[in-house]
Amino acid sequence: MLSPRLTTLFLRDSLRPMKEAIYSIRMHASQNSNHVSGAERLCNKADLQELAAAMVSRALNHSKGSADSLRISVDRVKAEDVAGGSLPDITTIEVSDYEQGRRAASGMLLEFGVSSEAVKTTLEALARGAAPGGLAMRGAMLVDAITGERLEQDQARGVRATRMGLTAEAESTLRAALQGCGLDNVHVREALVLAAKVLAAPGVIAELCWSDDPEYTAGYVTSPERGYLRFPHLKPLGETKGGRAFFLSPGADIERVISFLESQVMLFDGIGKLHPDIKWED
Ligand code: WAQ
Ligand code: MG
Repeated sequence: MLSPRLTTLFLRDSLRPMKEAIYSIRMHASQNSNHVSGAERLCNKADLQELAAAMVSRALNHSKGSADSLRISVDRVKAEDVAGGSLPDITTIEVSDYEQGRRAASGMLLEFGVSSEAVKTTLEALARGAAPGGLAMRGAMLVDAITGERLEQDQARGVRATRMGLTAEAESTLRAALQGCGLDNVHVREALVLAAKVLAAPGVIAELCWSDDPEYTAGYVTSPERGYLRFPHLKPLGETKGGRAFFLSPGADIERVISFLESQVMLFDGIGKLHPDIKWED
């Protein structure tokens, strides 16, 4: 069952991917068994080779180190299994440094209904590296929004949201909109698509993320009402500890959430609003 926020995707002429077969392509790369890089896209058959080559290159030239092991999976997706939807609205919250960024992100999560205990323990986990040994996880933590308890089975792997993408039309609309405010980069585009799928998952009330890439300090929180709130600083430059947490409402059906995140195919065909920046005041 899809949540009511998901729309059924009709076979419209403008949606090129719906007329041709759709494939899910996923990549995961590691070095000494530690997570280095991952990526997931939906595409047409004609784009598979180019995307696979780009993913190999990305894994071999990552700022966290060159991968010594990488996997690419390609699966054809059935048209009737594809759900549609739109990307969330985007707002940048200006903060002066990562400490203020974390205070601001915490404040927003409290507003979204995450308890102060859950906010505190989750930020601590991401800051020290949420995988055992203080390393970055391959996927996300699942966190009970009230107790702060971690619900994912494997704290190194976590849960990965996969099988989501943008139609060609939505991608060009998004890129044009992001260019207008200097935000058209791969981190922002991929994070928006991932965040959109996570917000559609049954039982997810909020997400917190900052990158584990040392040169990328920005991060975000999301909620169904406020959309995607980004903070230019959630960690110091050069830091490789980062990750994601998906906050679940108490009593959420964990198996169902995981199955949705990993398996439901979602092709987004619309973008959200770009709101003016807000300056954070402590
Ligand atoms: N599902 C679950 N967790 C994931 C996934 C996924 N598909 N992909 C990445 N993660 C987790 C994993 O623990 C990574 O180590 C961590 O997130 C960070 O991934 O300016 O670039 O790809 O608005 O490094 C956000 C801000 C950027 C963008 C996030 O994340 C902006 C980013 P990265
Ligand atoms: Mg990364």
